[in-house]
Amino acid sequence: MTEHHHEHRNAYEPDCIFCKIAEGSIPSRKVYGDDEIYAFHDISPWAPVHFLMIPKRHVPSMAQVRPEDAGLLGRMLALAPKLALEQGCNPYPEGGFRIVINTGAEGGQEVHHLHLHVIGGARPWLKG
Ligand code: D5M
Repeated sequence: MTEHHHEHRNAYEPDCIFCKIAEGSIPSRKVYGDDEIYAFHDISPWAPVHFLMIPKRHVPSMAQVRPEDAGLLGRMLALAPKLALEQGCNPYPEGGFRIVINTGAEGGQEVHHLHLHVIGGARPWLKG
């Protein structure tokens, strides 16, 4: 996959694994779905609760987000706490969750379709 490929913002990218998950041609363990958002369990979880939230439309990363995406991103963020509780995260403030958006190689991004990691159900975080 070329760098140029990573810039594409088409509705659907045929080589993108998360586009295929969003349309259902690659199986996933569904957490939530609506017209524009899909959520599914991460295949290699970092904690007891670990799911991903993606826009169904292909956006490569946070680096390509535009002002007109603000509503969609806001809806994803606003939905995350409800899904986190449904998936077994403990309530705030004793419980809670972490939301991570890896962006680009130096941000640790491996799949180039924008995704929010929602992680919780335990407290593995080291704060140094
Ligand atoms: O994280 C990409 C994340 O995507 C990583 O935690 C594994 C997960 N992943 C990769 N393929 C799949 C499938 N097929 N199902 C579920 N989860 C998957 P990044 O932030 O890009 O480093």
